[in-house]
Amino acid sequence: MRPIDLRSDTVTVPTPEMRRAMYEAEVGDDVYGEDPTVNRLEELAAEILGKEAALFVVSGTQGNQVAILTHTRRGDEVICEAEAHVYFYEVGAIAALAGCQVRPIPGHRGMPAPEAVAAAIRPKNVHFPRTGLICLENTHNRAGGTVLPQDQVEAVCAIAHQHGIPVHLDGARLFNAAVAQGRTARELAAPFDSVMVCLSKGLGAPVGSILAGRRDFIEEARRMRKLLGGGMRQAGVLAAAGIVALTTMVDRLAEDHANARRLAEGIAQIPGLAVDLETVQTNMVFFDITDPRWDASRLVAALEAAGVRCNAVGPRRIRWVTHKDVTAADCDRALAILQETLKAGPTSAGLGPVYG
Ligand code: TLP
Repeated sequence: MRPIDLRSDTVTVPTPEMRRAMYEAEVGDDVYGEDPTVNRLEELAAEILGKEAALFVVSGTQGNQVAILTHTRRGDEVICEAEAHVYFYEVGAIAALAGCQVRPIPGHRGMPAPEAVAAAIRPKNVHFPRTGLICLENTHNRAGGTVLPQDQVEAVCAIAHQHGIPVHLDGARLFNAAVAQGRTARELAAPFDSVMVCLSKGLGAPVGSILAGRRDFIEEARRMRKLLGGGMRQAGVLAAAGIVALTTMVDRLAEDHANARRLAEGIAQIPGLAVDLETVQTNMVFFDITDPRWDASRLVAALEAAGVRCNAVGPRRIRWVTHKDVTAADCDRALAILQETLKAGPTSAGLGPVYG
């Protein structure tokens, strides 16, 4: 039987419609601005996100880091939530590439309090770095795929703008946040100077993300993408799938959210596990192991052997992510396997991968 892959929504494979669009894509050299399919994707994405212009980038990481490079100068400080992806999972790129330091602010379900952000903004002083950028993440991955309260997002952006500081949104899963609230991605992105969204997660495209913002910002971001080796030539074969992702794959994210809820409610019934149902707002379920016989890496290894793939995100914490290639029946099977595995107790000494 094929394993049920709950490691991430990044494991989704392209739909038949995407593959057809890729096969038929009209292409050109995008570094010369001559790939009509890339140009179409960038125009469509800018329109959907309510920004003047957009740039097709290789990955979410590249989109975030191109944004950070474009907004900041060396020696600047970047304020972000303490477990933000840009800080936690991007290989130290803020320091290594942009030459900036991070000011992490602990948040509630991924949202740093506007007052805490205000307090962290550096006053003008010869000793201090300049606060060059504030980053928020919606949905917030390590907080559980949680949706940021838009009134607080607006408050943070207003404070930043009063100080002349730009705000970047890591919206890798912004469409999940939008669908969960019955709002548009455009509304959620409106207060930000720049926004990155991923095409290759829940939306199912094989490769790529979008960075959007003002036209002059995107012009400079295009140079920074080139600096990072992200000028992609006949990228229309990839952009074609991105167009299908943006036009056909957003509304169905509601199914992934329903499946995550189904998983979470099942996990809540299993002795030896604990899940905070209030954090299950989109397509992720984070749960803790309270059964003292197990730790996360051992349970991940045992589940892998039983046909369920997932990641440990802490010593006793596991993440399950739903996506288009996981059905409601798969969820029920994953729950049954989890319950049986836990009950049987650890047998193997093999350790699974740890991811956080
Ligand atoms: N997240 C991946 C891993 O890197 C952890 C995952 O499996 O969830 N922002 C956020 C909020 C993300 O969750 C991710 C990917 C990225 C940016 C980076 O996107 P890619 O993987 O395309 O570089």
